[in-house]
Amino acid sequence: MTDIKKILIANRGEIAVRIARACRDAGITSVAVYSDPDRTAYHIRAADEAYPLGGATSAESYLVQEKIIAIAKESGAQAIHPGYGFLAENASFAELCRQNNIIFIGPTPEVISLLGDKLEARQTAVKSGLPLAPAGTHASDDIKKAHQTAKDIGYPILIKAAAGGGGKGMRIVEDEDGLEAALATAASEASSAFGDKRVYIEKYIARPRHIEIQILADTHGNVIHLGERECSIQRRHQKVIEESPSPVVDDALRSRMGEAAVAIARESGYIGAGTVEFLVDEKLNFYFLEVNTRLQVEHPVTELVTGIDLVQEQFKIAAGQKLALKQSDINHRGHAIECRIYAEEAAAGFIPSTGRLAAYNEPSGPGVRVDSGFVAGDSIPVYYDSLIAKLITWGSDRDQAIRRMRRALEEYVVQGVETTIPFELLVMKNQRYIDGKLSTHFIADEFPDLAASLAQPEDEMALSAMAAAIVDFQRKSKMAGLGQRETSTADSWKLSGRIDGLRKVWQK
Ligand code: MV4
Repeated sequence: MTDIKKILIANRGEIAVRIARACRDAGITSVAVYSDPDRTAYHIRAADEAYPLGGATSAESYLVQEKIIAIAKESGAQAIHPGYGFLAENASFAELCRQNNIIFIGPTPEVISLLGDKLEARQTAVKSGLPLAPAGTHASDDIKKAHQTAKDIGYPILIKAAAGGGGKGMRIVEDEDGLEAALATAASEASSAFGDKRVYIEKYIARPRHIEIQILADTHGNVIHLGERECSIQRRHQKVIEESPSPVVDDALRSRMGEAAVAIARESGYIGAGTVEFLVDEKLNFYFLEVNTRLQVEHPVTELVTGIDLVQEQFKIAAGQKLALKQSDINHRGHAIECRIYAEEAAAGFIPSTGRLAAYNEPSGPGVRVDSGFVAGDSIPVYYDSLIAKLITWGSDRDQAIRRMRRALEEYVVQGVETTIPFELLVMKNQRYIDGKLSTHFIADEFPDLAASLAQPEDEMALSAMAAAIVDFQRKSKMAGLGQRETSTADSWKLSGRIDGLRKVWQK
């Protein structure tokens, strides 16, 4: 056992603040790191100490492994918490920590590599007896075998990249006519995105729910699960609203999915907090998808219904302590919902909106938690993820959690940037959402106008988002120069006109 006294937080924004708070609660000294654009960021003040990384882009700052290790040594931090994103699922960083005698708060590099490779993760799931969508593995250039595999599985099929995850490089194929071309593009996409062209074929599960199980595993062989989170409301493979429990998971299904998650954790030698993702079809059959070897964005909904602080559990596991909780100690009480508050304009296809939080006031009151990384006056930098905060509500049942979420969304004041708040308010008032009839197609089905702008190919989407962000940034910089503080409505209309114009050009 190690007595961890000081932790370096290798992240920024709301998650860095969340981890700094957990450190404070545990009596652990926290060390923040920050890039140039983040030099006045709130996560610096949330921590006890702060060190500059230099650089602006992620690649120049939060991803520079050697710099982070050097700061850990200089500051005397015994452990590094990577948060999510950045270095959280980077096996070579976990290995570098090990070589430098620094505790990486997460699984071992071996487990990160094993589960990061979707084909190896699949094999591990098979060994653990988990249900999986029927699949075949093969080299993408063996077309004859691919045709046989697809035929055996039955169309429609989905081509996935072995090095993928998060939906990158996936292709749906409806019939055998489309197979060869899809295999070729999927392999070339996978090759350029991951430097690994291996792909595999899976039976396509139509209109599934995305339901995941939170697990905790200590270094003494104890593994428990903390129930599920339903994360079906997403766009471009990015979650927007999550909840726990899932409206369709009863105690029996929770136990079966939980036991499956524990089984793969044991088989892989998992240590720490992790998430096992499943697809759930209309008949409530569940299929293994992948394991996320990190603390997830949506972890608070699990915390609110179980009363367990997942970051504290991570600290204790990293220190070598035994889990204080047995499976039978885990109870679920009430219902929690999370809305991710992104600096994005939902009506324009969720394009990033950067700028300064001219006015910013968070909601509070009964059943409301806000995990945020910003305060009034802060700017949302163009360089990173556009998540401003997470708004989480708890209620004794789902209806109360929804009512509190509506109230809190209405109470939330953000001026200076567009946010997803108006969109989330629409969802909280949407009858299908209220009825709990969710699927990964929810946004496309219920908000077809948004879906149209979301349907842009990813590259174009990225391009238009980038251009919109630049236009937005330049406009606001100019305003700042003129001493103007807020975005006028007229400016907003002009800007959206320009963005629409740009989008029309790119769509041709
Ligand atoms: C699937 C699927 C349907 N059938 N696999 C997307 C992200 C990656 N982790 C796996 N994904 C999917 N795999 C089979 N066999 C549908 C998806 C999927 C999805 C999954 C979870 C959350 C949102 C999604 C959106 C579109 C597709």
